[in-house]
Amino acid sequence: GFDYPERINVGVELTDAMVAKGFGDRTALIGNGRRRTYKELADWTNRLAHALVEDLGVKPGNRVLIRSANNPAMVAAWLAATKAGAVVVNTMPLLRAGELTKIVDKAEVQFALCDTRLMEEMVACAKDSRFLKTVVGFDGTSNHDAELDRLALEKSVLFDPVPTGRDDVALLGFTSGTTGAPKATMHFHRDLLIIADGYAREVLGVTPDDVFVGSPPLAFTFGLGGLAVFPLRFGAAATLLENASPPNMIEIIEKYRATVSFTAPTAYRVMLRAMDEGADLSSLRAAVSAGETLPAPVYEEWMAKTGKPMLDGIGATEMLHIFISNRFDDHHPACTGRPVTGYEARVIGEDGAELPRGEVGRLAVRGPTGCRYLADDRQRDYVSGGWNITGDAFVMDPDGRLHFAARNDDMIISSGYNIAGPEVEAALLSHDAVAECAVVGRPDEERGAIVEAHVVLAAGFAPGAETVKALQDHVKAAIAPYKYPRSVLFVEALPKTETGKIQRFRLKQTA
Ligand code: 3SK
Repeated sequence: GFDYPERINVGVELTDAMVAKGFGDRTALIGNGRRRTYKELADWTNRLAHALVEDLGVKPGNRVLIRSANNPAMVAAWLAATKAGAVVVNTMPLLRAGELTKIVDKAEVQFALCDTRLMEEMVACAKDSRFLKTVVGFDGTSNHDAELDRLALEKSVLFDPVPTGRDDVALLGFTSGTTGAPKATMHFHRDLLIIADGYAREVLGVTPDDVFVGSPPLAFTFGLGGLAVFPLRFGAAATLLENASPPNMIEIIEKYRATVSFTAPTAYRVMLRAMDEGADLSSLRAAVSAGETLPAPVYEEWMAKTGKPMLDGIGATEMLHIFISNRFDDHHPACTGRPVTGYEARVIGEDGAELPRGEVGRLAVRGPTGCRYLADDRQRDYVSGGWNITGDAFVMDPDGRLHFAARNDDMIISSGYNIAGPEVEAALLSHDAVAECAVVGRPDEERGAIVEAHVVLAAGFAPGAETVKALQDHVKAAIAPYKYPRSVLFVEALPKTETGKIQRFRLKQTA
């Protein structure tokens, strides 16, 4: 198991403790065109923590919301609030006042720290709030030119951190689900260390020489782990991009010789095309793919071009980070891998009993970092005996590796056949004409539902009856013919969340 002292504060572990271990002069964060060492980050966060406690009146256990794009100032605000013993709620920069209000009300947020460029919606949210009384701006461009920065300026670089317990809540991870009603999951100080000492150490083998890059927002636990906790836990460097488009990530990888990337398959597909045009991504030693299932052709092309495996994994906000993953010495196409040390996974049937290997069922997971919902009936409905019952259908192969079948709501039942939408998507993606696609079930009187594909065409291909026929024939040849998409619609782009997940439920609404 993971053994931590009874009193531990993750904000201190990732900053002052790293300075004490000798990493003070090494680069911790790169962003807004600047590098910051571990010593600078420790000093910065200590000054900020003073301001939070002495000027704003933040007390241990207060909920502090942070609103920002990925930049060093957001990491500093998170670490400072954590040192002050607050429970932090990181939020996505694109959220509107109404969405922020739902989060503020659910988490009973009293303080908001907001990049000054994103103030408008935050102030609108605070206007009539029962809970949120204090909104303070910080300078996300790192020029230290906002109220919070000015308050911190004259403070001491020494701060007496709140001696939080290892099982005190440090973070509320919000997940929107498909219904739009936000749910929060509680994570302890020790959870944030476990994801680094487990997954990042065991699977990625992070060293101080690593340079991290990636697209997930820090507001999403995938991003907070991959772009802040993992690098800082091991004395490595994190590059932070406010606009992490694939071309921007490529530029950063080339400039800083980044070694570890966290993003979704869509971005990796763009990187593969960029390699054809001469992009040099040879510094990457670990390419982590999560958030969406990794299509086999992307895995295979990456392997062929780089000689290294792309590491597919699955995580959840409920469990904080990745709990099943491929390994450098155990990786396969169309396979999510095995549980990370400390986690157990089962495939269960409708009655909750474990299914024999080879049968498709619901994925249940148990581990040290979850699952604890904040004031939510889902605790009763989806967590039992410590097992979190996920929304994904998986199959366990005879060797104990897990393979994604579908989101439970991505299963299409057509004329009595169970068709996993993602399997049809993988077949379509192996055709040169398909740049991206999403498959949903469209209600149909005769068949109950039919398979409908929404396709973004690759450059050089034209929509039309001939392309539809070519794609249908291609699917029929690749997988059982009854799974072919009877309806094919060509679209400019697919609806996605801010974290890059395709919103199939939106396609269903328009179907
Ligand atoms: O797979 C995901 O969507 C995920 C969610 C939260 C944290 C980490 C990951 C990979």
